[in-house]
Amino acid sequence: MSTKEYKRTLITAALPYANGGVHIGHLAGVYIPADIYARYLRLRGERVMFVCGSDEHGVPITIRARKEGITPQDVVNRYHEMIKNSFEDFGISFDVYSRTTSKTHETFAADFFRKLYDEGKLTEETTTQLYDEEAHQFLADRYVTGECPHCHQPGAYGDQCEKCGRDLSPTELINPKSAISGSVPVLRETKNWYLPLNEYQQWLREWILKGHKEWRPNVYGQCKSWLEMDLQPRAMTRDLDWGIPVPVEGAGGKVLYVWFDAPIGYVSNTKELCETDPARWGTWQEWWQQQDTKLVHFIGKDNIVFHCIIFPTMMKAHGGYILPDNVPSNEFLNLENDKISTSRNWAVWLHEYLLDFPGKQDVMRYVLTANAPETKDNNFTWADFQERNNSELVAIYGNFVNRALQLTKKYFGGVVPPCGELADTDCAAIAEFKDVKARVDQLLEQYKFREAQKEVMNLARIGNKYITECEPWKLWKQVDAALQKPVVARRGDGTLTSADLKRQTEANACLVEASEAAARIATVLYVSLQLVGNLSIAFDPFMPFSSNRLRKMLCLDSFSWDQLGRTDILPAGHAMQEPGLLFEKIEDEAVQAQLDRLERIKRENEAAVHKADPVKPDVSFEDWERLDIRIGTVLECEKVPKADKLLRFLIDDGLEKRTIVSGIAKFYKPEELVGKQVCFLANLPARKLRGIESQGMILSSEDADGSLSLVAPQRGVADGSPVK
Ligand code: B3M
Ligand code: ZN
Repeated sequence: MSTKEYKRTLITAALPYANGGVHIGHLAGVYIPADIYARYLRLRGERVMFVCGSDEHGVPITIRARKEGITPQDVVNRYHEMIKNSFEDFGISFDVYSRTTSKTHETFAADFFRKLYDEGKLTEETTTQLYDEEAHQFLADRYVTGECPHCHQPGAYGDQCEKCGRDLSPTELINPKSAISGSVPVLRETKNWYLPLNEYQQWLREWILKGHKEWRPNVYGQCKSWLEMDLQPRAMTRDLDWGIPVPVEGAGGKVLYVWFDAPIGYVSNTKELCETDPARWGTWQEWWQQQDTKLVHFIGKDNIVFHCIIFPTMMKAHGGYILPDNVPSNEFLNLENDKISTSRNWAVWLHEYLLDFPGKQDVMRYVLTANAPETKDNNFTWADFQERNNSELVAIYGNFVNRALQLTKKYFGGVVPPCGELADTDCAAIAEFKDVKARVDQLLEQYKFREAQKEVMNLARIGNKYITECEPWKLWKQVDAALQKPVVARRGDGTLTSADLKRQTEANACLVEASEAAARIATVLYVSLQLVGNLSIAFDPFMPFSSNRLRKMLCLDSFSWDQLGRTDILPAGHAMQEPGLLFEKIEDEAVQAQLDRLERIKRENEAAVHKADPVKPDVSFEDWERLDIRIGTVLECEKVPKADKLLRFLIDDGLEKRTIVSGIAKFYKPEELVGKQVCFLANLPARKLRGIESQGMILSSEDADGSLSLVAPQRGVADGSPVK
């Protein structure tokens, strides 16, 4: 259904976790596209509600609270405010920005769960989980650490080994320890309530795979791969102490799973907004339970399964709710070719950006939209940021606006001049910008924000090219020259000589030419100003701050999207304000300062990795003597098929030839290792890796950035030489 058939559009943006600030990756992935869409629909006069809020439950928040020795509520209070302010500073125009620790939300989410429970829509399952007897609590995956069973990295988490990247379950860890008390956890039975996704698999296939082929390929594809597998029941409660208590007798110590309660936050936030102003917003049911509402979820790609599979299943099981019409999920944005990371501070934080680039929200909005990761991961670089600002915003859009306004001020006192007869160049420019509206409409309705913005920037290119071709400043020279021409005065006796007459005729001809030039200038500036008026509207969803400033200069108080393409937005005689620069150049020094900051962060991270590896507990000398570490020469080396991390070595160990498999394929080309000597642990029991029997372990050192470097003797030694 297109937007036109709906009475209202409900736009949600993923609720950001309240355990860190907002960075440009969040803006690019979710919040700028969502804001462009909301602003665009409002400009068209559509009824829109734009909903978001802080996601304040979940284990990461409790981990940060423990690390800082504060409560989870302290953590979310700090970041809720910071996030809210950052969004406001960047003009993300939510109609409501609430939070999941609000009372309204807690009650709403608990009632939602209770209805599913009472109607038997949840299944009960008892499982065994790791329990900390000292801290008297079950341990979430992230709260268990131990040795990775695959690469034997110590300190692997219960859900994943950060060294070899393998997904783990806590019970797989060797020597598991509780991250809370340090004690050895025990297995204990626990009951939780599950959403039986498997029972909705057929319905999901119908609704998505048949009904929403128009969804973005990255979204549709991920849903398809999920729906080709057998969906499993998913636990909707957890044994944790931070979250919304499970509203069932005997469920003490259990809370709603964060991904159960968070999406319900969209609905509870709507309820809160409607209750503040029912006259304007009506009831939350109107937005969430009527089929003539269009629901659109804006998210990042790591949230697709929750918004396309789990949350819709929850809504279906509950009954009465509408389902999303579209879920335009973006891919990820990298920063200077590295993954943006909150924990490594590898990010451009919104609150810091505005300290370094005050008033330049629109520059960042423009650049992040121009590089939006709509169909694939993309990369933000400060060089590109500077380039787009200087060569597009300043040199094209800003330059065109400035010339049109400054010349109108200079030649016509800042009043829109009358439009004379249109020349071919005028008609060509007007024709070109007439169909920009249709193209931008189509692109925005398809959530193609990057291309839509490019179309609008193209309008500025048309204007810049038009005014450059018409050169009103050159025409003005004729006017100026003519105005310098003295009117020939009559002699005392009132006569005029033929020479006088000749001069007078020339002066008249010059005046005629000048008045034609003046008329031409008026027309060129009239057409240019109509284009500028169009730009002040068309850029509004993308760059609201500079569009506002421009409309103030134009004294364009009321405007609407429907005016796009028209040439009477600023009628002749309309007085305008003092013009100013819309954008200013960004100098190399400002960019260099940002690159220096990132360099500092990189060095800090490298140092931190070393600091993060404290020396392990003492071992006895006997323990050391039991290890048989030797030197050997690499006779053969090749990649292990279908294993992007593994190399197979054939080593001459001084006695025989042995095969060893090692996870260093990312850091070495096999051919460069043949003939080299390496260091290996000879008396490790053989084990199968990807079907290959590996006899021992090759020793590497892990650098600060996680890269691996083989350990080798300083000079050649006999194969089999022991390491002492
Ligand atoms: N808090 C955001 C994330 O996964 C997550 C979204 C919830 S939307 C209901 O980063
Ligand atoms: Zn591992």
